[in-house]
Amino acid sequence: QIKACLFDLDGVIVDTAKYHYIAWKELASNLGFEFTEEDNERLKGVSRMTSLNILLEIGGITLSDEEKHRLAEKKNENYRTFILKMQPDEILDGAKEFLQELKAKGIKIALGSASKNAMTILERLELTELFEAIIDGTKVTEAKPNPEVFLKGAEALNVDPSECVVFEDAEAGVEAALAGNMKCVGIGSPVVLGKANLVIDGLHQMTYEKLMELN
Ligand code: B16
Ligand code: MG
Repeated sequence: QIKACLFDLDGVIVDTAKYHYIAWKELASNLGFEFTEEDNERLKGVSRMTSLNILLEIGGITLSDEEKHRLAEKKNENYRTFILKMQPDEILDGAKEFLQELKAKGIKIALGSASKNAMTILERLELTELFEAIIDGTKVTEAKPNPEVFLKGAEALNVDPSECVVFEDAEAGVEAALAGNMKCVGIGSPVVLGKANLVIDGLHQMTYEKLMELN
């Protein structure tokens, strides 16, 4: 019996990837190389440090840990100037309506995001109150596809993983959900997210009835 839904943030509730892209591109440019939108795809759902390591690999650059931390911090400061200006109209189509529908039906809701900026983003979007539990990058040690972020979400909601459905746009996130013995709805391409129990274009296509069909 489905009792809870766990949501990834970037790519499911809001498109922060576009702001990550601007900030990473600027960092690459300062380091003297090009960073494309296609390159940016590889950073979706992965942590900030892993993102930086991928970017440096693309640029063929090796740096000390100290220097890497400095650059990650610099990128984050730049990224935060964008998210601090976000508005509720940036919520992806149908996301808020679906969250409200779940709440009305008594389904528990948690966030399961790799981002350390998740609280700021939810506040800017005026969505914080809809989440009973928020598990973000500040609360986990293992990155997706490790299920830690979702298992902690289930625990915080006091439900069994088998009673949870995860909404994810990244392949590693789908794998994390399944590894945690949860059901998963993929948001995006069926080619990339084929392991999910259901794949849709966005939460505007989701309803409580479709959720119950996953039972
Ligand atoms: P931050 P999600 C992820 O969010 C993003 O998809 C990924 O591109 C980013 O590197 C990661 O958060 C960490 O973000 O630098 O804000 O801590 O999809 O897990 O909600
Ligand atoms: Mg995501």
